Amino acid sequence: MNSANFNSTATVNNVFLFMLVISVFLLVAITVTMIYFVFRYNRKKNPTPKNIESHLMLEITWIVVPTLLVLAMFYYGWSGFKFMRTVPEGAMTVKATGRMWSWQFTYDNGIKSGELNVPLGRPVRLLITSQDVLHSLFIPAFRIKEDAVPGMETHLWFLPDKAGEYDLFCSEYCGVNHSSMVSKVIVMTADNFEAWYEAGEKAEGAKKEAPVPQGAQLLEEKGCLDCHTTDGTIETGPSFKGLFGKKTIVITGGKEREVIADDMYLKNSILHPDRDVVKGFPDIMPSQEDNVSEKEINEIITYLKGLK
Ligand SMILES: [Cu+2]
Repeated sequence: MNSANFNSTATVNNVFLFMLVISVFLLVAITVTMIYFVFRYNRKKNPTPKNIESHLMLEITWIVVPTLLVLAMFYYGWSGFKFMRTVPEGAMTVKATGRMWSWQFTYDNGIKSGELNVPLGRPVRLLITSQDVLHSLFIPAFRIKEDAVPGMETHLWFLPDKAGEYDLFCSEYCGVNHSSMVSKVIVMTADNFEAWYEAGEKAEGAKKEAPVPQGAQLLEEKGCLDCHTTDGTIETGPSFKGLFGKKTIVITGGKEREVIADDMYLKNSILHPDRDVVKGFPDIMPSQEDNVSEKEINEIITYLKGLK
């Protein structure tokens, strides 16, 4: 099995087909034999039961044949597994981070994207982790799936050998909006990918020259907008619209109290969301301490102040 002309899709399909064929054959063979025996050894035809002593050849057969079949399944599965765990040389590395409730893909040149853009024909290695709880990255079209574990890096690789858009899911239940943790793998020609990659790099460079990205962009990048809106619509969390300076009822240590949503309150809500939970909303937001810097928080708050 060589990575140049073989990929995870073919590997998994072959093993699956192999096991399916054996299973269907056994199902049919056993069912037919059972039905035949019901008639052949029927009580009317055999009024006196016979005591059947051992039949060595038959016993050897039913031990050896299934053992060989299961060993073949194991061998096939194991070699496929090994193939899928061994990243080929020259693979492009992309970091994949799961968070409640979106995926973020980071490329070597600093580009961040909510969708996984990859060039056609070049193996891709994904280094997977999570910012909060257990997630699992699943790309059905390429038959690959791997857990995203906080504080740990797992990996996967696949060969995007057909251009197009494919679904990318989270396949580990991770909270209320788990079902919306859907993204896409976009496989494009090498030229198109190059253009996208360079355009992203330029944009990234421009961002670096500006001191800190603007608040609006940060909200998108950090995943805040997965749960909060800027237009007043209520989703998983309160909307940001008109939030700054608003009187808000929060639950602090089990007791209700009224606060004014000022700088301090907003900062606290980003860093320690579980301390003051807005009444009527579940206490599910993870701390963003490792996700945003002091400067970024200030940018975000400046932006929120303008959201009347
Ligand atoms: Cu998830």
